[in-house]
Amino acid sequence: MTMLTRRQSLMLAAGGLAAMAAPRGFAEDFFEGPSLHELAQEKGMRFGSAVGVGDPDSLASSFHDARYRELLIRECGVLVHENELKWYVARPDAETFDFRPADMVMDFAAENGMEMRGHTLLWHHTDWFPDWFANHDFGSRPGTEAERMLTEHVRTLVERYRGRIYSWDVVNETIDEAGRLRQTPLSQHLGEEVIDIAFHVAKEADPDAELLYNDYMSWEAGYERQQEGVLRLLERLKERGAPVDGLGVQSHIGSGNYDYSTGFDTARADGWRQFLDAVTGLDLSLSITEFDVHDKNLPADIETRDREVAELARRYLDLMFSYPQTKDILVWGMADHLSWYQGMWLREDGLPKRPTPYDEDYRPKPLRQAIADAIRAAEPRPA
Ligand code: 9MR
Repeated sequence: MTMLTRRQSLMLAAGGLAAMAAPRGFAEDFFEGPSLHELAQEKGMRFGSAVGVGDPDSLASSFHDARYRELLIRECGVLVHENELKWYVARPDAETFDFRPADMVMDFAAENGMEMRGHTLLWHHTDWFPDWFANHDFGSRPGTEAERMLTEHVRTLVERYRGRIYSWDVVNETIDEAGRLRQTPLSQHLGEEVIDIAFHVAKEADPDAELLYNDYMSWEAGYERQQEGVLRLLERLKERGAPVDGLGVQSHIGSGNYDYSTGFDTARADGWRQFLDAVTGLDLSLSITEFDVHDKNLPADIETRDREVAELARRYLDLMFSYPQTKDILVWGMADHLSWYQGMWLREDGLPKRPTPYDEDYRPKPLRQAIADAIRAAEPRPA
């Protein structure tokens, strides 16, 4: 029997659906040639994207946009929840869990043969816990209650999705830009052990899942101490026997600190390599978990902007893919209008930003080409 590629089956399905007054663009070709995921697969890698459901009952949510869904199906082999598994969504209060939005993404992925990553079991940062958390009564034995609550949370999520989420961002962003462990009510009662507990409970709940520490330290100016802090934390975790498999390198590149005129210069690239060498030297894998390119400081002209974004992406990805330990690349949004950057650090000219591979009409941009070229240029990953 001839095996159809996923794209071929989709074309067939889309043809069938077109006869039933399909929404505009449903059978549209978004790109020429193989999909990003097909290119990645050839190298033993994965390509995917974050997906947000927003208000699950609102039809205005991009998640219900047929063209967007089609684009995800065509390009991605893996999805990750943008917000749906965070405590402030999944934990309406101390006793309950709400998995409805998260399950919508899980179902969509399963129906379309995509894998799932899990983000995140513990965003160890006070800003990103639900409001009730700050006033939670930890009682007379606060350490015991903190451990109980964290264990229950991690176990419930990992067990629920066991065998369906192959990789978790167990802990997200716990090292601040000064290189210190962020403090929350959990660390107040448990100290740094809060991190170890999250990893151990996750491992127990799904021994086969890949467990990552995920953070935004980057090679750009201003992140040197955060890099150092992350490295030290990973060393301590390994020393204490915490089951951490790898580092999630978020890769929100081109930040406000980045100077496009001096570029990803040799000194910066060398510094970044030293960091990655030290991380991989601990026998940890690398994953690009939240890739996008900030164009806040680039000129208004779209052609110039898109070109600079694509060039920076290519240099960065070539470096990252030169590590055979880098197998996954997930973008933080497939189309510009869905990017988190639209509402943050606005451009001085007020123009919408262009940080993702597709524009607001789902047309591929030079950034999509840069990702494809970087994957094509990468050596096949060891099995
Ligand atoms: O893209 C996410 C945005 O919709 C949320 O409002 C925000 C706060 O939950 O989180 C954004 O995603 C972040 C991710 O979870 C962790 N790394 C940084 C991402 C961008 O802020």
